[in-house]
Amino acid sequence: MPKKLPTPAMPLSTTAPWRVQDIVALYELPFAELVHRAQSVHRQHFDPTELQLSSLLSIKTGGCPEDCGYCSQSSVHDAGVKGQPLMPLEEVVAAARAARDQGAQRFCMGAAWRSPKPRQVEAVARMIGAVKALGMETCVTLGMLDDAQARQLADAGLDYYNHNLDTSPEFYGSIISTRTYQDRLDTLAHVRATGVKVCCGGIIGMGESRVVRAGLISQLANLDPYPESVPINHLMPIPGTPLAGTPPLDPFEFVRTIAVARITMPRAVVRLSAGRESMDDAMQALCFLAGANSMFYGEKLLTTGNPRLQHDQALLERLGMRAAGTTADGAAERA
Ligand code: SAM
Ligand code: DTB
Ligand code: SF4
Repeated sequence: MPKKLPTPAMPLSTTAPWRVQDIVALYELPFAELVHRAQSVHRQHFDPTELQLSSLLSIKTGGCPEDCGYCSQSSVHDAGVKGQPLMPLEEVVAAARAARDQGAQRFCMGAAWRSPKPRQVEAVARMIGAVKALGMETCVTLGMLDDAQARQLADAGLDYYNHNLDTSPEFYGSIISTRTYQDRLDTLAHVRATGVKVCCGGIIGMGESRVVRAGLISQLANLDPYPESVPINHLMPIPGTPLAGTPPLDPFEFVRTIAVARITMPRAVVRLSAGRESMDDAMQALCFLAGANSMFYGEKLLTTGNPRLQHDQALLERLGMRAAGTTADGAAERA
């Protein structure tokens, strides 16, 4: 007879909060049990062979006044990133068209701003309209927004706003000093109020403890409603940033985090985000098994690399997986 495994406490209703200790209890399950539970939850809401594919473009690079310890684009650190002003509309549209033609379903545009100025919001609003006209979903990440800025982006037809909580409230101050956790929560509330879908997650592997990881997941899962899209980034230790020398994380701990995100946010799309370039194929397969069902597709993230397209295509083929919303031969499904 198999040994009876502990059953971590679950919230009594969908509105009851996930306590950090409940999430730690999930992390502590034997690996096979945790992944099995996550895969079971995953199958209740998603086809486990489907993956959502987004491409990312840095539309404004470097020179950011914030001091996020992981980021190559902060002007406070010297990671040797060449700063670039806001890209012209035509270049953004050309990049989006190329991403679409390679199979990306969503185009995510990132700008290294603390918060955008009025003319910058106007310019990004035009980009959103033009990318939507290509038949793609849009996502932007521009830093902090007030209520009016969020509405302006919503009016332009924006589908998702990415704004990460990144870590637990207690650990936040060790990573970033130029803004508060509450600033992040305020922007998320402004976005939520407009009806734009929320993309919010964090970074794992910054030297944090398991309780800190559980604290991040608890914050995300207790947002009401929780985000539609949850990026789980693996720290990319970038030379010149304060986190460059962070000791490596046990890879199973990253997979456990994906599983715990899947269990606590059953209907969210969980995104295997930064860090895939340093993961082997088996590790990525484990992440998909644990409930990740989205990834960045394209050879560049913002300032760092991502796996080659041919490699990703071959990986999906070998795993019998395909882009969400496409038939097995790759043609777009008809409504
Ligand atoms: N400036 C905006 C902001 O911070 O909200 C948007 C761009 S910022 C680069 C988007 C996210 O990328 C961060 O919140 C963080 O989660 C992730 N990120 C940045 N640098 C990273 C790194 N070195 N490794 C992993 N994730 C990283
Ligand atoms: C997110 O959570 N991850 C993406 C996206 N949102 C904007 C960014 C990853 C950045 C990785 C480091 C870089 O390329 O500079
Ligand atoms: Fe600026 Fe965003 Fe990088 Fe922080 S993560 S330094 S806010 S670009």
